[in-house]
Amino acid sequence: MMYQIYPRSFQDSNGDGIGDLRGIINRIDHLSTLGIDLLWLGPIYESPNDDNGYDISDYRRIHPEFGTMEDFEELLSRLHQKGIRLIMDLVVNHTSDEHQWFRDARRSKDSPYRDYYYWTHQPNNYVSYFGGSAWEQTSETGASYLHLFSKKQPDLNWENPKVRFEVYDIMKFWLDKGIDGFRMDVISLISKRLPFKQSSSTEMKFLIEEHYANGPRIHEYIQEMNEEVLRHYDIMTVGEGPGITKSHAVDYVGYERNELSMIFHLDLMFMDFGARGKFDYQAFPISGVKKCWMEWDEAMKDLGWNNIFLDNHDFPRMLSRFGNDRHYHFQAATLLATLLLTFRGTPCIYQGSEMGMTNVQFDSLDDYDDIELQNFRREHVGPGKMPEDEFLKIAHIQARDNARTPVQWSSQENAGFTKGKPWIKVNPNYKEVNLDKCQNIFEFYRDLIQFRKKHPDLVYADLHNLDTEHDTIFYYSRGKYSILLNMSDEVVETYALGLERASVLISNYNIDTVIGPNRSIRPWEALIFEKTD
Ligand code: TEU
Ligand code: CA
Repeated sequence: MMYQIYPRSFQDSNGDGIGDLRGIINRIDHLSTLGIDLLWLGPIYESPNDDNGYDISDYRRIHPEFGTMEDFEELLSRLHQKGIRLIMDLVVNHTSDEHQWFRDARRSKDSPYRDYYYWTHQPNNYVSYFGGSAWEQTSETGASYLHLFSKKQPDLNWENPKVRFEVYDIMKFWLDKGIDGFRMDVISLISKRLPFKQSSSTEMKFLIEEHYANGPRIHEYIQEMNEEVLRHYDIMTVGEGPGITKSHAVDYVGYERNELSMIFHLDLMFMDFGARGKFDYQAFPISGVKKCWMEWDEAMKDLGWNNIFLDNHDFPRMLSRFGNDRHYHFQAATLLATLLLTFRGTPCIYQGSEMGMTNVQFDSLDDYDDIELQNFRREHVGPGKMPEDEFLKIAHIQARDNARTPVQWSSQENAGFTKGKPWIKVNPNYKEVNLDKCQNIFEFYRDLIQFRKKHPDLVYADLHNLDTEHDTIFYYSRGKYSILLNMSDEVVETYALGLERASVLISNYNIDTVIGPNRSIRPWEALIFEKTD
């Protein structure tokens, strides 16, 4: 299974308040004890950090904040010694505007790098993920360039074969160092619908699905990438797929497609986004999780493979968003662990989940770092617009910073993350929520990961949904194992299991060892049992 590190917030080693590679090296035993097979390391390349590393200005240099190339090579070899593979973040839908390609391209229409990007004198009505127009005018030539994300993240023009082969060279540079693959940032967006036309709606979900994602040459590009690079290495790839719907998914991961090993879709993550995006928050019922996941498993079945996750550095922490981080902290944390580690697909655990980390509730909007939030604030919050205290409440629910506060290792100062001033405030609950105090959650993850390794049905067997009706009960089988989860604060009385007896193999209440045909299911109870009838 996979574990994601957001390097800025994982572990600082030199007291500058920023997580770094040496800090990860110092925590390798933690990762090894947890039992992870594969580490997804977020961007560590040169970047002005407009979008915290997802705006890359030099793809072949390690950002000095994170350390040196030697540190990276030491990390890679130590992970390999522990049998842990490493994949890196490939961010090639866009570069930073400080990348030398763009610095040259913007100067003049005659720049050899001009058509590495998209330029126009008639911007259409595309909207950026981070607010405002997706076009930015430049003073040098008066033309505007496309940026689906921040102004400092100009989109690369994949129509240009020079761009594609520059990317393939970058990939080979890292693969030849021995990395084990890539997580591909917004890979579903790299093929644009040309010529750019007006959209009939500027609602984000519509723009993503109808204009930005799954463009006409997307599979040609990924198959060429596979032909030129991927198939020559023993690696795995996982594509981040905004806008990839169930009907498109198999085109990216079908076994005979020669494209990607797996994708992760964002259907569940975007479930509570309103017309104006995530800060136009529309609460959704927990039954939405079950519906979304079961439909995706049905769609993929034996045609392709999914990456299973419930949070990452872009979304609120799963324990707060889908669990109950106040009254059932341990049970909800371990139930979500059970869902991640028994559902069909490769699970990805986000840093801090193994010690029950939760969302943060900063007192001031100034405590939030994320460009996505601060851009929305500048555009929509203040006198005559949304009141600050109303937006602060939404930030508590939806801000990406919820997942970016420093990992809480102990109840020492700054939760053991740094001896300096952290780049973003530590969650004030670190005295109660940290690895030392929540060893029971860590041990549940460790034991369940071991259990999963010893029981291949939990990795390879089909998934059969055993309860299609109940809103909050997940009840499914994977080969000879049944998994029963109650994603609610309510006791579900005399739940008809439909079988005579079963021996409980894993439980997060550690009470029953055998269960019978009818039993009440406790709030946030997670059970794995083997059918005995
Ligand atoms: O995220 C792109 C994406 O589809 C969303 O997660 C988006 O970032 C936003 O949170 C939805 O409101 C990837 C990276 O994971 C993200 O950190 C970057 O900001 C983005 O691409 C641009 O590189
Ligand atoms: Ca540091």
